[in-house]
Amino acid sequence: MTNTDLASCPTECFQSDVLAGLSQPQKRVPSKYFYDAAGSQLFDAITRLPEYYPTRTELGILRANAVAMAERCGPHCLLIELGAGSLNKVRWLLDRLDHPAAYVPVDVSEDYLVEAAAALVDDYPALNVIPLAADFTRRFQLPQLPAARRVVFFPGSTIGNFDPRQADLLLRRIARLVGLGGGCLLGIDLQKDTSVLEQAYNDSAGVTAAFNRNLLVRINRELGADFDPAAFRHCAFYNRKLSRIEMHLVSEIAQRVHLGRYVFDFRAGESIHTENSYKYDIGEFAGRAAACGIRFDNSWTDPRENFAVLWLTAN
Ligand code: AVJ
Repeated sequence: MTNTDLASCPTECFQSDVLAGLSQPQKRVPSKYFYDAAGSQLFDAITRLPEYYPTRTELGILRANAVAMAERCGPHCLLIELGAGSLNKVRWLLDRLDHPAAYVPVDVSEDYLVEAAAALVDDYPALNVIPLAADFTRRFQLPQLPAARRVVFFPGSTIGNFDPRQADLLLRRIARLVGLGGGCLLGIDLQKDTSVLEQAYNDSAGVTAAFNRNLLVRINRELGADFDPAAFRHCAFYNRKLSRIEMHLVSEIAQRVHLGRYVFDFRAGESIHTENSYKYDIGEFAGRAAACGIRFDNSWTDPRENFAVLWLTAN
């Protein structure tokens, strides 16, 4: 039943994105390519790390405020989750929603999505689950969906992976997707102490490092490159000026990498920029959202104000 819209973004997209990214003066690869099956599993492991506070903090916020959130969603809503992953967070909401018309989890990792959707259907037999394998950063086709008030559920501070211009485009797309009067429950990670942030992306078990390096493993496997992942060091730091965690893979040595007929040279210490994770101020974010046609209505946070879940409505 999965709409294989990913077929419109097959290997050629991955290949051309990687080739283009590695050809920049600051080499880079878009962070969405972390999430092959192995990467999705590694990310799941990250969410359970003691240092990685966002997932459990957001879950706590969802758990504590699920009734109020479900009330905002309203009866018979059509819930669309972007970057749905393991489909665990939505359960708190589903348990409180008043007869949702359908639940549409959207994720790039098709195998992972299908598996997670099957597990969800087991636990929610009455729920109409319509999984959609698609890259929501591109224009994607929605399958035939029941007519209902639409609510986008976009947790995890996934929006933090987009630079401000892309994030604005995404907010505009969400506003259009839900339509006038539609809503959006959005998780954002908040600005805080550098040490807390940097520990979250430099865990002592090295899972984040493995997650980062898996990108090279995937490029080798799917694009036939000859990266030596062990020759790249995981590096993550908070760029306070730009309010973002940056992740890089730093070449330990001068080396040459082949990708098809292309050759990429690395100086010792040269990096591939693999991810940005923006950290926000609620008021600033609300202002930007308003400019994108989606108005801030309410926010819920944890007592330490590490993370926030926002309720926005399209106007
Ligand atoms: C999935 C985007 C929320 O930015 O914190 C976790 C991804 N990268 N550790 C984040 C991630 C490294 C994560 N998001």
